[in-house]
Amino acid sequence: MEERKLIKSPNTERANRVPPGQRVVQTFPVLHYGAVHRLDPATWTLEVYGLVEKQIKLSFRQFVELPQAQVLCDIHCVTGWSRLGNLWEGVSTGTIRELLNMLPEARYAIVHGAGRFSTNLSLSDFFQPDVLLAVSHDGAVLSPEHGYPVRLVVPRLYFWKSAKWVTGIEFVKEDRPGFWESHGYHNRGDPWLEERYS
Ligand SMILES: Nc1nc2c(c(=O)[nH]1)N[C@H]1C(S)=C(S)[C@@H](COP(=O)(O)O)O[C@H]1N2
Ligand SMILES: [Mo]
Repeated sequence: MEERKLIKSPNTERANRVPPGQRVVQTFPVLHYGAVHRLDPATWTLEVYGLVEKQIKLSFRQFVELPQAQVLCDIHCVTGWSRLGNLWEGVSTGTIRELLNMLPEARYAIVHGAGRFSTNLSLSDFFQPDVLLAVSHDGAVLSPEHGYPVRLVVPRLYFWKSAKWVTGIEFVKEDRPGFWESHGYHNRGDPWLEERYS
């Protein structure tokens, strides 16, 4: 079998893994605005564009041929539930960066999902070593409800930053609030600081 790097998100090493105001659940709730998107990997593409020397477009086949990594992390939804010890597999955002020449003006990543969803991250949050474009969760391919075929996982921020049904990554100079960030959620969303709403 191919070797996969396991990255342990640093928050999983805390003595107390549950941030203030959160409660642990054993289930895996489904949460998003609007309908479940049912994307076909045969036609799915990931476009990376904006402040890059040359934009790229990957098919699903090209995407899964990139080096794969595993991330172990806890997830914290702003509505109050936390799910500990999630194992994700996919492609690190750092691997995507190696395919690009980003322009020096780039400061933020806007991650786009099907149905005009987006979320904004500083480059430093986006390129943390535990940030993954995931294709599986706890050993099973993502279900459509959880973002099949590819979702973002940003372990250190509230789970709304973890866009499902990802189709694009745009690098920009000026920050631009995404969907939840422009509907009252905090611009950054650190659960340990309870950055819930703005
Ligand atoms: N495309 C898209 N991704 C999204 C959302 C959304 O509305 N659309 N909601 C976010 C929110 S608020 C949460 S809590 C998580 C929930 O992911 P899950 O359904 O896999 O638990 O997805 C995030 N990603
Ligand atoms: Mo959420």
